Amino acid sequence: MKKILILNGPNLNLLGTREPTTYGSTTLADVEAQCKVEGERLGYAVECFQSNWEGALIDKIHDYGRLYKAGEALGCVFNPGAFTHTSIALHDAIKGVDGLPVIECHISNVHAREAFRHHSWVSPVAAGIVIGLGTDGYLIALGALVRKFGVTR
Ligand code: CA2
Repeated sequence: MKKILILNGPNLNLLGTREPTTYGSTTLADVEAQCKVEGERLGYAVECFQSNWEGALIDKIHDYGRLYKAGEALGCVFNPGAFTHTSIALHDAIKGVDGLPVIECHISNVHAREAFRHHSWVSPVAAGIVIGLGTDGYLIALGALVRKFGVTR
């Protein structure tokens, strides 16, 4: 069974515990459990990883680049958190793994928020983007990954 990675960046471990008006009341554990169920239903093994450390996220992208090349991974749904707006290193990591489809996902509509959230270093190297649909966006991105890059059965 091919793998799909649900990757979350800084502070997303706080999901569902604070700022519910912006990010909702669903916890990261809930999101991850929903993605695992949906991934399995679609025929994929979902791995979930969250880190507050940029380098750990980069290492995970590199791992999945290798799995993708070996035909063992389909792609990744990635919410880079605030690193979205700052990290050329994440941009380079996604570009560097050459081919791994990464769908960028944001819970909130970043374009309706502060100007510093309007630019993303990840978007130019993403296979697609899901923005502003709440935590349902992860499931929508997962479904899109399978529809666009999975084997049609
Ligand atoms: O809307 C998104 O998904 C964001 O990626 C979330 C990031 C933010 O910096 C981006 O601009 C947009 C922040 C994640 C912090 O998550 C929290 C969740 C609950 C409580 C506090 C922080």
